[in-house]
Formats: sequence, C-alpha cells, structure tokens
Amino acid sequence: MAQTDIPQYDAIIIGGGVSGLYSLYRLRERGMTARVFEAGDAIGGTWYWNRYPGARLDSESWSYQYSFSKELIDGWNWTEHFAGQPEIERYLNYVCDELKLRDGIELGTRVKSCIYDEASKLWTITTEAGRRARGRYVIAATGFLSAHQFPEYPGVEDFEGLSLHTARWPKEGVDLKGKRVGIIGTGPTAVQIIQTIVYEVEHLTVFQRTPNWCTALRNKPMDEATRAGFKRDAPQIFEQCNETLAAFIHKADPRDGVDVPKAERWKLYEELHARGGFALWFANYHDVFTSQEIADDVGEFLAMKIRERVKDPVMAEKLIPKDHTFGTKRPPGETNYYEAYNNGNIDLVEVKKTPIERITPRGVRTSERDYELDILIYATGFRSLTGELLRIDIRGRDGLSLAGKWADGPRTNLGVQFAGFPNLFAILGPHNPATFCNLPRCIENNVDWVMHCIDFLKANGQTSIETTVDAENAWTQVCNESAKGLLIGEMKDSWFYGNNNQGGERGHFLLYAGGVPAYRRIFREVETQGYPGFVRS
Ligand code: NA7
Repeated sequence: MAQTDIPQYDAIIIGGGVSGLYSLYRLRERGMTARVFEAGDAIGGTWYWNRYPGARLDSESWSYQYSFSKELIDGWNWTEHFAGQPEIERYLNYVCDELKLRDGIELGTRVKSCIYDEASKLWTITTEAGRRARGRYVIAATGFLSAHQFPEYPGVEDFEGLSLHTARWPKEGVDLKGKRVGIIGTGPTAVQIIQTIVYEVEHLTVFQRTPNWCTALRNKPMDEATRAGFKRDAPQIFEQCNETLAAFIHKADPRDGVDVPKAERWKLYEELHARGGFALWFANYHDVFTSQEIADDVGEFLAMKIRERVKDPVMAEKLIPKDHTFGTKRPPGETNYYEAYNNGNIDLVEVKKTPIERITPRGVRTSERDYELDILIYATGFRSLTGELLRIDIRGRDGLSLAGKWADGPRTNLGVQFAGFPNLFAILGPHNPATFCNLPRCIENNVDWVMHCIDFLKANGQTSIETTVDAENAWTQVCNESAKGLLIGEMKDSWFYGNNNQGGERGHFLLYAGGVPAYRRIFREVETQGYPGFVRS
C-alpha cells in the first residue's frame, strides 16, 4: 500500500471493550475521527472472551454500567443483581447500537505493532493481517486481565482430550455431560466455573495451588420496582461509588475494628456476609486493609462458614486458606461454591503438596499419580496489567520499545502515559487504580481525563503531550509506596504483583493502592494546574 493510501484518524483505539467503546463515543462527540481495532469477532472485550459457564459480575449490575447517559440507563433493564456474561455482552451491544458506534469498529483485527514517527508525529499501527492505519493519538483500551496464560508445565501441548482456557471458551459451548473434567486454578474464574459445572460433569478434579477467601455473592433476580429505584437513584449511586476506595457501592465502616468487641464485630460480618457482593471486603471496618488482627478475624469468620458448609472436614480444611490473609488477594464471589464439594463427584488435589509434574496425553501427572481426563480446563489467569500492552510491539520516540523500557517493571505517569511515548494513553495500564476498581467507574474517569487533556491541547493550539521522566519516576515511586502499610503490601503472591506473569514484572507492585477518591483528586489537580509533569508542544 502506498504511504498516502494508509487511512489516517485523529485517534486510534486499540480494543473494543468497555474502555474502547466509551473512548470512541467521547472522541466522536468532539468531532474527531477515530477507529477501534478489536481482535475479537464481536465487541465486548473481557465480556466477549470470558464466556465460560458461570461467568458473572461480582460488581452489582446497576453500579457496573455507563453512568454518563440517562437515556442509556433508562433504556436498559438488568434482570439480575449480578449479571451473567450473556447479559453484559448484550448490554454492551445495546450501548454500541444506541450510540451508533459500530461503523467505527473493525472486528477480528488484532494490532501487532504500534510505531511512532518523529517526523510526522503520527503513530502507525499494523494489524496481524498486515493492514496499517495512522493516528495522532493512540488510546490503548486493551484491558488489564486480557493476555491469558497457560501454565509453564511440560506437556501442555500433548493433551489429547479437549483443552480449554477459560478466557477462550468456545462460543458454541462445550458438552460436559458424562465427561471427566479437570480444572487447574481456584481463582475467581475457577470458583464461578466449578460451582456451575460440577452438577453436569461425570467427575471433576480441581487442581488447587492456593485456596481463596471467597465472599458470598447473593445474586438474585431484579424485580421491576427495584429496577425503577436504581434508575431513579442512579446519580446518587454513581456519586457514592466515586467516593469509596474502589468505586463499589460499599462504604467502609469508619470505626476501627480493633476497638470494637469481637461479638459485635462478628455481628457486622454476618450482616455483610448476608448482604453479599464485596460487602464483607469493602463495607467492613476500614482497618480490615491495615490491621492483621481484623483481617485474621474476618478469616476466622469465613473459616467457620466453610466448616459449616463442607460436609467432609478434611475437604473443608483444604479449602481454608492458610498462607494468606483475607483481602490480600482478590476474593472470589461465590454462589454455593463450598456446597459443590459435597456433590460426591469432585476431588481436590493440593498441588503444593503433590506438584503437577507434567500434562500427559491422557491428563495430569502429579508427584503422586496420574489423573485421566476427557477435558482439561485452564483457569490459570492472565499476564496481569502489562500483558496485553506488551503483546503489541509498541515503539515510541527513537524506536524505544515499551517491552525494553519495562524490562525491570513498568514505569508510568498516573498509570496513563509513559515517557518516550507521546500521545499514547493507556486506560487500564499498570499503576492505575482502575485495576482495583469497579471498572466502568474508573474507566469513565480515565477516559474523561484523556479527553480533557486533548481538549486542553486543542485550546492551546497544541497537538502533543508526553510525560517527563521525572514525573514518571515520581509516580512509579508513589505506586510502589502506595501498598506500604496495607496488608496487600505484604502478600506478593497475587496478580497485583504479577505473581504468575510470564515476564519481567513479577514482584513489582502493579497497581496504585491509594484509592479512587485520591486518584480522582490527583487527576483534577493535574488538569487544573495545566498538566505539570507533562511536556506539551
Ligand atoms: P487469577 O485470579 O489470576 O487466578 C488464577 C488461578 O490459577 C489461581 O488459583 C492460581 O493459583 C492458579 N494458577 C496459575 N498458574 C498456575 C499453575 N502453574 N499451577 C497451578 N495453579 C496455577 O485469575 P482468574 O481468571 O481466576 O481471575 C482474574 C480476575 O478476573 C479476577 O481477579 C477478577 O478481577 C476477574 P495461585 O493463587 O497463583 O497460587
């Protein structure tokens, strides 16, 4: 293709999920040209790819929707308090149609490289099929748990049965009836799938490395009166979300749990456990994030519940975490997860005691024995935070590669920009509270910040913005220190630290843990002060 035939847009958006759709809408609203490049064959991002049985929100549906349009809110009727994947996918398609976004999206188009040209000050993306497009701005709306990973066991390619990753579940579904199924992983995804499929399969073998502290979801259908109430109260609901640590509706109890008598504390835990969702985590005493005593107390409460619910006491003990404190890893939301282990057709293999040695043509071999399987499910998660960005060959000024720049862990300013990469904005990059958040709340916040930034450039007759190295170093330091004093700062074995990342960022804190209100404040300050720490031209 001749250079002049390469289509050019004001902005290129990589990814057609919750962030990409909103970015496209906001850019078009400004009269800018923009194009979304989406790898999937349909829009939806996370909610397109993760279509495994039982995939469901653990944010309340009515708090997990776009807030910017009353028409969109009024026109959609959530059927459950915690919507399942099909409903969320339908919702995103509804948004796409209502906002007339489809003609701005190229589906089935994975971006392979994204290269900055100093002379023209334009970015050129090249797709896997070899097509190119140019843009002044690039919005990387690639998600933070998108680059799925298979474990590094020998023989992963050898299995002769059906091998599936939860993040690539076939659209047409999988017939699990009468099958011997194995699942590796017991994170939030695995919990959802195990509690759903155990009643369908002939036998389920769960390979558990780390049990998790699960919280009760308490999903239920939504009746018309409740729905109408949420529509009416939507502005207050979103306002409340923006004032809480992670933008959920749950407000922390301002009392120090350590000053409250134990019996009274357990009364609160019972209430929060009955309320469901992340209430036990985020509506608990505010010192549940800092006090070992309180977090352990919540753990003791949950352990009691597990022992009550799992009939076999040996199985119950296997399901109770012993190596990490409540809240230091992201708690899965469960619906009869523990009862699944009473079903008589399920085994739990503790792979720390009997490690997986290899995947064989017929199943899984541990240090103890072989497990023969028809289907092997990998619920082993993602290369968190950095994975999807680094899957693209991103090169900024002077050919600087993002992978090279981040070889010793990511460095960002505000989680949005990287020095050497002008006009490139990440919506859910590392060092961003959006990754510790009820996502659409933070996505709207971040995209709006990028839009204000573009408006500011335009108002000043400028077309380029790039963080300084000093500001980037300072923010990276802020993020590293943001976990200090918090219990999550002491538990490095989670995706917050890239524990399973098959890349160089293992052990680096990949989030900003200062909370959504603080982050919003910082964003506003940077805006009102005219973008200190950024060079504009
Ligand atoms: P997670 O939370 O990263 O969980 C992955 C699970 O897979 C977790 O139990 C891991 O154990 C396990 N895992 C990963 N690699 C291995 C190997 N090699 N062997 C055995 N077990 C392994 O991903 P999810 O998809 O469940 O959830 C991701 C997010 O989606 C979640 O936080 C929500 O935001 C929604 P580990 O705990 O590392 O010992």
